[in-house]
This record gives sequence, structure tokens and C-alpha cells, in this order.
Amino acid sequence: MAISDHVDFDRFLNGLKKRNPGQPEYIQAVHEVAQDIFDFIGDKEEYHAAQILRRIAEPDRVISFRVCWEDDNHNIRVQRGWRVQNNNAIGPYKGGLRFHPTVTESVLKFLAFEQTFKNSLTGLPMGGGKGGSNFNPKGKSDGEIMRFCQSFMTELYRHVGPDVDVPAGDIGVGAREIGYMFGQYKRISGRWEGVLTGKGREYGGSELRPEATGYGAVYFLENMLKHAGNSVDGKTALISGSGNVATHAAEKVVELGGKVLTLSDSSGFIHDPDGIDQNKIDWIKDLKVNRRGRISEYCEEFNGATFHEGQRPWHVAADLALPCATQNEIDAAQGQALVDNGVIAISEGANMPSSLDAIKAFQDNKVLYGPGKASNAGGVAVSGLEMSQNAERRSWDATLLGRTLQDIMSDIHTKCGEYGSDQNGHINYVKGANIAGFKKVADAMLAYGVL
Ligand code: NDP
Ligand code: 2IT
Repeated sequence: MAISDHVDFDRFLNGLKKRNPGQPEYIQAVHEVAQDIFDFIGDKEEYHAAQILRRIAEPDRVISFRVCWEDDNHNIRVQRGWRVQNNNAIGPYKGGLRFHPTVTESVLKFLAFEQTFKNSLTGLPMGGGKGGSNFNPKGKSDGEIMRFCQSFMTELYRHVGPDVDVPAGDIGVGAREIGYMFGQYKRISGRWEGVLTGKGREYGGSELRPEATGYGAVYFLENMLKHAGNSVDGKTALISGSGNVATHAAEKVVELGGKVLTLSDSSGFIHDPDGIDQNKIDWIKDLKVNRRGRISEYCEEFNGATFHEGQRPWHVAADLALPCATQNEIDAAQGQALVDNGVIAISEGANMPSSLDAIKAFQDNKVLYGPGKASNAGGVAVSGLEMSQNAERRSWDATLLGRTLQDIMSDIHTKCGEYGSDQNGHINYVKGANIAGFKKVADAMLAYGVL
């Protein structure tokens, strides 16, 4: 195909929309990546001839299944489960499982697509996948969670394996759920093998995996600030969410000398002008993980804090922002509010938390902006290291893992600079991450011929 015959971006996008009706999150994620890839492959005939972009925007397969379980009142409940195996060009499918009522095929396809580029950026041999269910874990007893997880794995087990597809946690899936699913896999298959990551330390889980995503997002933030001659020390920070990623991001911001002003959950956000210090973070972890409470309870415990029901924290003035809850939690107006209030840097702990309009506001105003596929890759990176530890039947110590996590985040920052720098040294992290993530996967696909 001559270069002049290449499909243009609009035709590509229209085709994508036609093939994926009713899947706005998936279209949004592909749209964001394809813009940069089009520029990159413009004069590179081999990618066009092999239709690499068209192939990378079609998941290898989408598996969907029924998950039936019995609640504590003996009602039979039916949920839908999925595993999206997006691309395994550079390693076994790898990515989390999300249990949340907002889970749809579109959400999981966007997450699996993003995961493919993120995993490539880590430098480890992992392809991209994602799965989950529209099951709502809120308010369920431990017994109900266990029965659901066992039923989910009873179907999922035939599609996964340590060299095939290795799921992990995400929203609504933490250590408890991973334990129930790993136990069920072991029972059905008769094999003790590293089929899931994020396991408990007693049975093959890695040191630092729970902390890795949040810590990694702050290391990435510190790398961006350092490149611009700045640091986290002495800065104020807005964080959304109060789960695994948010609480560990908060912990690392505090350790590096920053002051965390906000956290949130799906009911609203808390604002503590005195700063959310380590003691308060420990209290929140206990509230969320052990007592399964709501973030609003923070204000009953700590004087001076306020709860803002149904709102997000982005209108509070601060230097730094770390969205760590969910997708599209920063819309155009909220993105503009961050810019107007003088935010210096944004590092995404969540996947695709910023809308395309918000990203444009950050980029037009030269805010340092780390997209999730680069900034939150620390979690899956330590998952990759958990796979290595399981394969060699050894456990590495926390110091080695901590150093490796910092090195991986710094390497990702360097890769973004390699493909995203302009003449003045300003880094467009979206472009850098998209191109660096794409290139490794695309070159592996070229090597395999037409598959
Ligand atoms: P958790 O389940 O531990 O916490 C999720 C947090 O986000 C909770 O505070 C939850 O509030 C809030 N939240 C979830 N959905 C919504 C929503 N629709 N609107 C508002 N708030 C919401 O999940 P994680 O911390 O693991 O995940 C957070 C984000 O980080 C996700 O985008 C995930 O994909 C991403 N991520 C996670 C990684 C990991 O290793 N865990 C790795 C890389 C990215 P509530 O309690 O009210 O539901
Ligand atoms: O979005 C993500 O990178 C995760 N939820 C973690 C995936 C993993 O396999 O550790």
C-alpha cells in the first residue's frame, strides 16, 4: 500500500465507532492512543502494510460468562463475568480484575487496551488483559464474597494460567478476593502455580505489591518534577479515592514532604486543611479494608476536616493532583479548575481518570501530566516481579523490590522523554508513553507475520 493510500485518522475513528457500538470508554481510550500512533507511523511503511494499528485495536478475544451464586438469604443471584485478552505479543496476558456495578464490556476493553501499552512500558514480558464482573461487593458478607469469587473462578480457570493469562486485583478486588480465587483455582486444577498476582505473602505474594501502584505514581510524579527542576517536598496535593492506590499514594507524598489535602470515595470527598498525615492514613486504611466504612466518617474522627457530599476534590487549590479512583473523574470544567488554580503536575494513579478535554487543558497550559499507562505502571510491574518470584520459587526482599520499582518508574520516565520531548525539553508524556508502549508490541507483531 502506498503511503498516500493510508487510511486517515477520521476514517480509522469512524470505523472503530462502527465496529464497537455503545462502547464509549473503549473508543475514548483508542482515540487517545491512535492520535499519537498515526503521527509516529506516518512514514513507516512496514506498520501500514501489516495493518498494525487496525490489529492492535481489536482484542485477541473477549470471553464472557455467567456467574451464579447464592446470597445469605438463599436467593440465587446471577452476574456477568468477563476476561478481555487484548494482546499477548510480548508475554502472557496480564491485568487486573474489577468487581463493580459499573463494569461493562466497554470498560474492560478500554482497560485491557491501556494495559497492553502500560505493560510494554514496564520493560517486562507481559501482554495486556483485563477482566471482572458487574458484581457489587459493597455490603456483602465475607461468605457471599467467597461464594461469588469461587463461582467466578470456576468459569475463569479454563482461560488462565501462569504462561497464558495472569489476573490480579483492581477496583473491588483486593487481598481477600485474590485469596478466595487463588484457593478455588488450586482446588479445581490441582496445581499450586502463580496464576494470580497480589496474593498474600504467606502463599507466594510479593513484598511491596500492595504499595506498588500508589508509590510508583508518586515516584513518577517526582521524576516529572525533578526533570522540571522541582520536587514534591513542601507541595500541597489533591488525591481522589481512598482505596489501595489512593492511600499508598498519600503515604508516599507525605514521606517525600508533601501535604495531602483531600481523599474521596464514591459518596464525596474530605478536605483536611491540616493535612492527612501517616496516622490519619493508617486510620483510613483500617476504615476501608477492615471496617468497610465510608470516607465521610473521617470528619467525625478528625477536627477541622469537612465532607463534601457528591463532589470531587478538583476545585480545591493545590500544587499537585493524583486522581486515584476511577475513569473519567476529571471532566473538562474540573480540568480547567485545576489549571486555573495553578496546579503544577498531575500523576494518574487511576486508569483514564481524565477526559480528553481535561487532558487538552493540561497540555495547552504545559502542566506536567503523567497519563495512567505510564504513571500507574508500578503496580503491574511488581506483579511481573511476583510472577518471576513464583517461577523461581523464591521470595525477594523488600529492599530489592523497592529499588527495582524506583528504577522501573524512572526508566518509564526516560522512555516518555525519548519519544515525547520537544525542542525546548518539555515532555509530552502522553505522546511519549503511547509511542514507546506501542513500538515494542508492534515490532513483536511484525516478527510473527500475519496473525
Ligand atoms: P479500590 O477498590 O481499592 O478503591 C477504589 C476507590 O475509588 C474507592 O475509594 C472507591 O470508592 C473509589 N471509586 C470506585 N469507583 C468509583 C466511582 N465510579 N466513582 C467515584 N469513586 C469511585 O481500587 P484501587 O485503588 O485498586 O483502584 C483505583 C484506580 O486505580 C482504578 O482506576 C484502577 O483501575 C487503578 N489501578 C489500580 C491498580 C492496582 O494495583 N490496584 C494498578 C493500576 C491502576 P467506594 O469505596 O465508594 O467505591
Ligand atoms: O490497572 C492495573 O495495572 C492493575 N489493576 C494491576 C494489574 C496487575 O496485573 O497487577
